[in-house]
Amino acid sequence: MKILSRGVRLPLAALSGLLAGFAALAVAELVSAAVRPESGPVIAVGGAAIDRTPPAVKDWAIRHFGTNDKLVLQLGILAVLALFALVLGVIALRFRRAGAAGVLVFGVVGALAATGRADSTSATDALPSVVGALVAAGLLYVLIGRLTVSTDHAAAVPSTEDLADADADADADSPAEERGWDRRGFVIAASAAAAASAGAGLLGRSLNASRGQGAVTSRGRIVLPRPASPARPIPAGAVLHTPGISPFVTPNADFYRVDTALVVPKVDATSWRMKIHGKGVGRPLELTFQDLLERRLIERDITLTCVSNEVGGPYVGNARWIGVSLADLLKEAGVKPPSRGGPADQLVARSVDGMTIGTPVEDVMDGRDAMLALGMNGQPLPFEHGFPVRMVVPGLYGYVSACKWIQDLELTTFDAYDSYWVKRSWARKAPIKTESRIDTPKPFARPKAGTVMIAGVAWAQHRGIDRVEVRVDDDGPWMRADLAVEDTTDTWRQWSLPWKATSGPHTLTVRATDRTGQVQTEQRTQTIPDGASGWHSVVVTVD
Ligand SMILES: Nc1nc2c(c(=O)[nH]1)N[C@H]1C(S)=C(S)[C@@H](COP(=O)(O)O)O[C@H]1N2
Ligand SMILES: [Mo]
Repeated sequence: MKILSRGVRLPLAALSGLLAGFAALAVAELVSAAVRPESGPVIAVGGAAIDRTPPAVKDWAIRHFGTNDKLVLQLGILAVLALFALVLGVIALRFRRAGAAGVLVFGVVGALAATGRADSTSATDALPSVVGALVAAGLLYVLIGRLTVSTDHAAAVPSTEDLADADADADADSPAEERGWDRRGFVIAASAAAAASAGAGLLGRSLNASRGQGAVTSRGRIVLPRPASPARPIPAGAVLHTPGISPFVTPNADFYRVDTALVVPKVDATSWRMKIHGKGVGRPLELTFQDLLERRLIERDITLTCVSNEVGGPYVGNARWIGVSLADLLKEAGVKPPSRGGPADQLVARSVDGMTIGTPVEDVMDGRDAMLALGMNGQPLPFEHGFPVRMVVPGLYGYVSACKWIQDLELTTFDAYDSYWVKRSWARKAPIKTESRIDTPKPFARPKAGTVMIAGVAWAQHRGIDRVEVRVDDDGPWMRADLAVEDTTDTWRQWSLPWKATSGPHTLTVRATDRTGQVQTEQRTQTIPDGASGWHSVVVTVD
């Protein structure tokens, strides 16, 4: 037997807490592979946090962490869990049962988060958290038990090693509590738990990863047919090659991504189905992916923009989409737009991950190229961008038009239903605002005096860009930039302006005018509730 000083017992208790926490997550990962990958506690709590984040905080997170916002969130959750695990371990040293019971509280939190998300359809989603917490509570109880073996009991079966150690350790700061610890028992239990957890966690991980294999295979087999209505070839002169400018077509790998999914949904195209139903739908439709492939396909260049895009921000991209006309599908289902007496003014798209996105029926049916997209820049949709099918509607911010991983379309009214972001204080309707961005020079660049190319993009989807002007310093005149040739009114336009740069600091400002004659407003507004406005400026110092 060994008398263990408080100074050693506390860290070992904390370590026990950590091991219990690790075991909880590992077991939960394994159980989630049997239930649903998204039902694991970190994903579930992260999802619940996303759903409950105030818009201002969400916006702040997107702004500061960009597409890494989800990674930061998950690391944050892990850090908080680790902290609580340490504390529970220490508590368990004094109050063994209470410490173990504390672990169960986390199981309950995880279970509530997992079953409370919109994509949860079954109470079994609680299992990963519950089973993980039970195992962890038991483990903590056992480990703490090894640290607090009563002297009598430990003395009954002393190992020779323990006996030898006892004297050496009975030093000045030995504790008042005459309790021993079962060192061998602790080391064995702790290492066994660590090894078993690592094994369970890795197995769970690989099972979860292989779950999406069917979806990956189905995507690999897709051959997109030639569209019956191809996109007009991009006109010569629509693409500028000024160094530093955003490419006219955004490659899929560089396309911005904004969504609430901590795990990218992996939907198997061969089992994908989508219903069109609801108010005023005379002939409800149910479509398979194959049905869509066999329909008349259209191909269009459309620039997507996120409502969370700050003035000058990166959440805008232009792609060539292939899909099925949504207006055609709605007509086939017997839907009439409100202007022709239809009873439904809102089209609510639901995704497999529980997102809801509400789009005005009038916009979808007014002749613009609203589509159910299957392809992006010649490829089946990437998983991150909504495979197998997403919506794209020219002229509307993504949160009111661009549902990814879509699985249901319901016709209803704006009075009857608020979609996900609308419930979180964003506007019901949100056409994209006329905006322009300076891509080059970059903020705080130090170009050499002489001719400097100022260049960027401007967008006013479905209205079209008519003019872009640049101003050097607040008192300078507005100068017309050279506009690239227009592809379509639904795409952004690149622009450039050679500037005779003189040394010193300068502020470059851009503004666009759309085809309706509306000049991009100088009025700065936040992204909430319906998109940021204002002029984009870049400060440079010319050497
Ligand atoms: N299922 C789902 N679809 C979604 C979202 C989401 O969170 N979940 N976000 C929307 C938002 S806010 C935007 S701006 C676009 C972004 O599409 P992208 O990630 O392909 O660029 O997707 C929209 N579709
Ligand atoms: Mo968005």
